[in-house]
Amino acid sequence: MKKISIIGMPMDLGQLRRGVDMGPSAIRYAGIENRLQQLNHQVDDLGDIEIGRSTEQIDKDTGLRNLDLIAAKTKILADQVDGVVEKGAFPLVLGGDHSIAIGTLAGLLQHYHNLGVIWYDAHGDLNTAETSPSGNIHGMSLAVALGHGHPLLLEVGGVHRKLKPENVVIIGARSLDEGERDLIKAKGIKVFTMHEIDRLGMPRVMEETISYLQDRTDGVHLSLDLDGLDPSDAPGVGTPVMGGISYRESHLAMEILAESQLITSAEFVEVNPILDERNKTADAAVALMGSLFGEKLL
Ligand code: Z70
Ligand code: MN
Ligand code: MN
Ligand code: MN
Repeated sequence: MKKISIIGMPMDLGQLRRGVDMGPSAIRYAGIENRLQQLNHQVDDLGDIEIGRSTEQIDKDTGLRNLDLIAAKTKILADQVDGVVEKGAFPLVLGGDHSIAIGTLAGLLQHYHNLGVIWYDAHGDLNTAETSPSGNIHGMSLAVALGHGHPLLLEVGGVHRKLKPENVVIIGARSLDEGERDLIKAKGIKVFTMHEIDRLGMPRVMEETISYLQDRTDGVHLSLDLDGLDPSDAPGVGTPVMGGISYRESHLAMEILAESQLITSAEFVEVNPILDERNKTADAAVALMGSLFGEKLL
């Protein structure tokens, strides 16, 4: 039995497709609370962090979109995640676009000295203002956690401890910008691209991920971007990329993680019900959360 605290983060400011702010509602509608209760977990839904509305603001020095608001709102998330960890519960954050990870990770880094991160995503989210092709902050959140990015984002949560590059594993990458490739190489970040997933198979990818992280970390966060999955299985995402991880492989990945008992926090991001087909992507997210929290057929 785990104590799980659900935090909704309905923020769509990190990219250009509206609708991802409805992700937490879609995931709740797909039955997350009941699904976890069926597994005998104690679930506490803390509701949504209030985001509000504003017109897009582009930082004139850097071209970053909605910088001030994202910094302010992710700080609130960081504090909430901090509070959940403090009381010994498992933070389960529902996005929102992937810029929310700036807040989640800032909160976690206040507690874990050697936080591990599994970044399950088609993308690296390793851009900075200098390398970003878009100015979209959802493509920068992992870089920020590693200590690369705009000072306003680096200061979120007031944390000075940053994620260590050797504690990160990216799974599912198939769309990386040039600056992201450079950062991966410079920092030696471990990446299982689609090439490795196809070559090794998901069981071996997960076994290698687990053995890589388990000795060097004191907690492991799963940051799962639904666009890591193939668009045929998860069509409701803002940036679909063909040739992704299947629903079945993803289930297996979650089941292997559940067995490892390695994961201490998680977030599921980029569910956009406006772009979805009958809540298929939110249903997939909830099914994966079921497996992550121990669901088995027999
Ligand atoms: C691109 C950028 C991205 C998520 C798309 C895309 C980034 N590399 N991240 N979808 N979650 O604009 O930086
Ligand atoms: Mn604390
Ligand atoms: Mn992402
Ligand atoms: Mn992505």
